[in-house]
Amino acid sequence: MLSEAKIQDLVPEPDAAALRRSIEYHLKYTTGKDPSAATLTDWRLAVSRAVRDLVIAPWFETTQRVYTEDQKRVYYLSMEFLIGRLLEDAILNLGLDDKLRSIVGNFDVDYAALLTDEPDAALGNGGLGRLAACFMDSMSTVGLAAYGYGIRYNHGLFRQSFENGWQAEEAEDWLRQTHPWEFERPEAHYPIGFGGAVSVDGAKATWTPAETVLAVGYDTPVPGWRGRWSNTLRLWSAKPEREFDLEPFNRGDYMAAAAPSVLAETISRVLYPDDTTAQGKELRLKQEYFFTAASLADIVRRFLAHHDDVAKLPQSIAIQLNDTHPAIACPELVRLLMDHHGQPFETAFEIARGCLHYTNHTLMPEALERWPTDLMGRVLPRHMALIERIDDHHAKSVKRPESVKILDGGEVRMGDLAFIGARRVNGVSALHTELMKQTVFKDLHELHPERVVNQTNGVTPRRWLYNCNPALRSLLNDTIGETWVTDLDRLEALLPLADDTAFRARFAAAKDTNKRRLADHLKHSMGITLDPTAMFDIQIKRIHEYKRQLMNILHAAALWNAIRQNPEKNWAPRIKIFGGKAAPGYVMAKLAIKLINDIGATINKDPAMAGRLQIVYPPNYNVSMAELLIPAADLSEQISTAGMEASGTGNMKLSVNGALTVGTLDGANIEIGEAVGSDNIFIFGLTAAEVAATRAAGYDPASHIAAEPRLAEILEQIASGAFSPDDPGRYTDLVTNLREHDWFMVAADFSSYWDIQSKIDEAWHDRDGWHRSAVLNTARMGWFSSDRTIRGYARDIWNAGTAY
Ligand code: Z16
Repeated sequence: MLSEAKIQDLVPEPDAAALRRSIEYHLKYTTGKDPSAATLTDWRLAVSRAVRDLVIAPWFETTQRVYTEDQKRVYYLSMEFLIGRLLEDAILNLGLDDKLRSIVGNFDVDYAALLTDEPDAALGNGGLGRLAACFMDSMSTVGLAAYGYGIRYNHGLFRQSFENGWQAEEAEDWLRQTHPWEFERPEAHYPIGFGGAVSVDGAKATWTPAETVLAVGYDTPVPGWRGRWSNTLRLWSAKPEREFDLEPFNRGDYMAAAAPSVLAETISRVLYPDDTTAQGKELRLKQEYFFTAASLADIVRRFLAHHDDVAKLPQSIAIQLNDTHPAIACPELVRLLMDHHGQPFETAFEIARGCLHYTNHTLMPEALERWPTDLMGRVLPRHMALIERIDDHHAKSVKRPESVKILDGGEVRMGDLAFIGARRVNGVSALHTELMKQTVFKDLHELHPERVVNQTNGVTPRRWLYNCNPALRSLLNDTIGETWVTDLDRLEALLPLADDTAFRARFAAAKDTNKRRLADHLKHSMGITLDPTAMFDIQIKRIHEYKRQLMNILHAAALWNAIRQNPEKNWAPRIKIFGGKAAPGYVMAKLAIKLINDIGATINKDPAMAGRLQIVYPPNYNVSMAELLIPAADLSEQISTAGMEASGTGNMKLSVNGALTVGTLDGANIEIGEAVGSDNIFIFGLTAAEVAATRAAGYDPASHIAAEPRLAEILEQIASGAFSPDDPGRYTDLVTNLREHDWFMVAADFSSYWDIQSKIDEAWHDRDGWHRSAVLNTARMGWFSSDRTIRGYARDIWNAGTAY
């Protein structure tokens, strides 16, 4: 076994000459290009290979060490990994930034352009997928033996553009170019069956699938900080079982011989673009089973390579299910244990439950997956039978079986299956976990009170502070050293400096640098001009009614009216920046985008708004854009209807980068408020309990609108087509919905939102006070590192060790 010091030695700090030679080598021998003919992408691939080479040794070393020490392995199963670009992350992790900048410059290649040439790996929709990516980073940094398992989608999340202010979607195509970070593992392949029939012979069941596709693994090393530990992300791609069929070929039917299996071609083709809504499509169920079954086959194979008793699985492994998407893992593992390893049902179920843990990410009913039993029975007949058995078995073991059935109204409720099949079930913020116990899982929680635990989300400080915010990174390093990168609580050393005028000025200067960087970018990409001295008021997240982008744009319109009425008032100059995609089938969300763009166009062309109010909505918000926007934010909009945002993670990224939050008492906003202090956050609106009570009492938006003339006026303007003269009726339904239903309580919270925004204007004019609060936000956000979250899972859920 190699010592830790030895592992670090294996990441040679290559001298510049060796790095340069390695890049030249890869350009020539891996990419097959001469420097004189090389494109920017060729150079980028060569640099990526040279950097990748440096993480191979620690990667092998980690694998070896975990194996020889027989460490408990953690498997993170996630339908989504929203990774973003990898090259710059790897370079900064290994501390090679300065060296590479100069080497690449000497080749006469633009270093910044080379880094941004990489397409984002967008294998996720939003928070859930990005959380998985942050967890991968943290699991390597804290030295936990972990594997991520997911799907290698050929097409990630669609590209968004605006046509006339409407969202248009285009297929994303990240694999058109060589993806230099992965290794194909043709030897790690598993046949995955679908459909067919089950024959039963006594206690023994045999499933004969009608169709089989191959799952082929692609591995990406995930180096932790300074490359001292490196785990693996294994993504599965579907391939036909036979590329070519000789039988029809011999008959002379050449087309049929080459016809690939339709299922194999489609299963890993595209990411479902829905965030927090379950689509209920057959292909989606097949995707879920495909990656879950391949991962479990791989996990059991690895276990049996050096153990012989499957009953000991729970001591050796822990599996985390990221939402219910891989919840089929429970019957699948039971199936493997029964049908392949001869265990009786009850033993198999207890072993499986000993390994499985489930994270819930939402309480919204439309997001909870349910599959019709006939669909489940047709696609996965053996699993359908096992689900019934699990349901009966569980029902027999409890007092009030009728309230906790997995099978309900001809559907399989995947949340209940995941809960019943798991050792631990966790929520992602303190409030969310409480609400889980009181609502969706009330009955199950009462039956199994030890099962539900909380693990408040976190974000990786490497990507979301060190890498995306070089200006603040240097200031922090100069002031408190670099230990904060792996121990984010060290940011507390900044606390006394919040009152230090010189430090505050430097902190403000870093923010200014980031705002100018963003302004430059938007100048180039959109041709618009932003005044970097204005307040950058930012809302970036998926477009969803519960997130209430609508309330934000209504506030902008009300502000427009108010400024026109009283232009000489001391308004804080504001630039409201929006970013986010709507699910392509989500009509209301797409209409909200159009409304933001319509109101934006009206405001932006009004000369009276110059220097006072501007609306900016750059299209195609993604991880890379987040890396530009977050460090430039002054104000972070976290304004969901209380009780609906499970946690939020953008809220954490913005606050740790020194943005002040305007937010409701929802998700992790509550814990952020407790951390940064009530003087350094702007909280408004109904609480989750008040939302529930208001709803129970029969909510009437009309009375709130009548009591708030600002809101009444803008709704009147919108309804009469003031922002849509080309189609005055465009927003009739939207306004009617707000006036008569308003499920997300925009009207109930509007006055409170307006008032807090006025306070924010006042606070903005006190520049010292604002910067002091900004420093305190950064200083007190250390707890929201995903390193802390992962240590929490390792300790409370996985019972697994960490090397660092
Ligand atoms: C998702 O991104 C989330 C929940 C969900 O059910 C499905 C998807 Cl794709 C989000 C939550 O909305 C958000 O509050 C939370 O911070 C995030 O998951 C990570 O837990």
